[in-house]
Amino acid sequence: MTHQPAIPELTAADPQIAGLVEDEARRQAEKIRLIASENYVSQAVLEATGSVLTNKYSEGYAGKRYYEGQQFIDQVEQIAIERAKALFGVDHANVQPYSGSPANLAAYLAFASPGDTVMGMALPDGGHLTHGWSVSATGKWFNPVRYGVRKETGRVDLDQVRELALEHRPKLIFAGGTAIPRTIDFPAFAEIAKEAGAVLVADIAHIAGLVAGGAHPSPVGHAQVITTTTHKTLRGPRGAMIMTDADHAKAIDKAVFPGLQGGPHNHTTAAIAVALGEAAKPEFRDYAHAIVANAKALAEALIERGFDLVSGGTDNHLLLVDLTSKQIGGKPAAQALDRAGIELNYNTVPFDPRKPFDPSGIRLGTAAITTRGLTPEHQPQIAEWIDRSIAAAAANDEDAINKIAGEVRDLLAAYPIPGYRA
Ligand code: DSN
Repeated sequence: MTHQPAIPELTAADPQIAGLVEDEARRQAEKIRLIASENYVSQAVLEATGSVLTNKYSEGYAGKRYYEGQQFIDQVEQIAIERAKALFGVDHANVQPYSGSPANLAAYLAFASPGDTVMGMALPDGGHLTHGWSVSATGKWFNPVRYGVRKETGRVDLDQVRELALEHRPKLIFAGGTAIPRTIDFPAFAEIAKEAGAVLVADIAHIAGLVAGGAHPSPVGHAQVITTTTHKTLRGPRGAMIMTDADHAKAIDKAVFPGLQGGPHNHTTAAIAVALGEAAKPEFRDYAHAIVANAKALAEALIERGFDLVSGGTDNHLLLVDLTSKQIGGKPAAQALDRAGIELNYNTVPFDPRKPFDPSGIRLGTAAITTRGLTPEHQPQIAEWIDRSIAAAAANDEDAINKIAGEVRDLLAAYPIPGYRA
């Protein structure tokens, strides 16, 4: 058995599932994992996630629950809240949202009504489905107005944000997204939201760990509401939080429960508390800055190899590469890279002429490889493997792809991950 913590009971009770868990642990160890929204959590976070806290229902909030037996759960949730407040410097934190999409929905429920105008970044420009994209409930039940990036720079067009906000007067403005390689200007968004009379929601899901570690400016003091997942750069379990100023706290709590959710996932809350404890340590600041250093080094190495990066580079953990000049779509490139041991996702790029299921780009992030201990010195090698894999895919050369997968495994053998022992 190689999964850590070991899973002997699962192996005995359900060898089929246990085998798949073991396979996934090994897969995570043998791949260069560049999916920008993923990471490796610590053993401590894994243990909290797999604890008996999963057995307990706790609808309500600490001291005001609808079920008995909350002597310890209340303490767990309160610790998570206090750690979130201290780490991010916010007045209020709700740690119950099941994940990022429900967290964003809570902002709608708290501050808008169906049919109201809301504003967010267009999905192909880097926004999230729940920022009002048409196929999402948020795009169907509200009247979405979308801003984007400038074609010349690949950066958010704040003039457009202001014009649209003043013209349409949205109830909510979302700042943030899933494919934004540059610093988000929260003060500028705040000024626009104030002028338009909107609540500013900073969705920091991707950059929460960078904000916590001082490697990206904080939205605190600019956005009244801050939503985030807990499992990306923040390196916690799959979950989410909403942080607010004092004036918006009550409405958010009411929207999360009873507005949208039933009982919180207490095992996740405990793991969030553990991750927040880890993020408060000085070494997490080093980690956050190392993520950015790795991303910048990878960007530079890819540019040297003729790759076209949206916005020309990165300020954070994320790179968006337009493969048009390499004459391969994002999807076949991502599939070939996966076979070569380099895991990432195909992604639309701004003004993409191709369809979202077969777009022009790939998205890369450095949170997971930084957790693993890879450094800027490794990035030219990773860029070389990416370049070779894409050329091999274009030439249908599976032998070359297999060779790269072997080289990747050889490098990674020296960089163990939490969750797996070889
Ligand atoms: N799926 C997440 C991401 O990959 O960015 C966002 O929801």
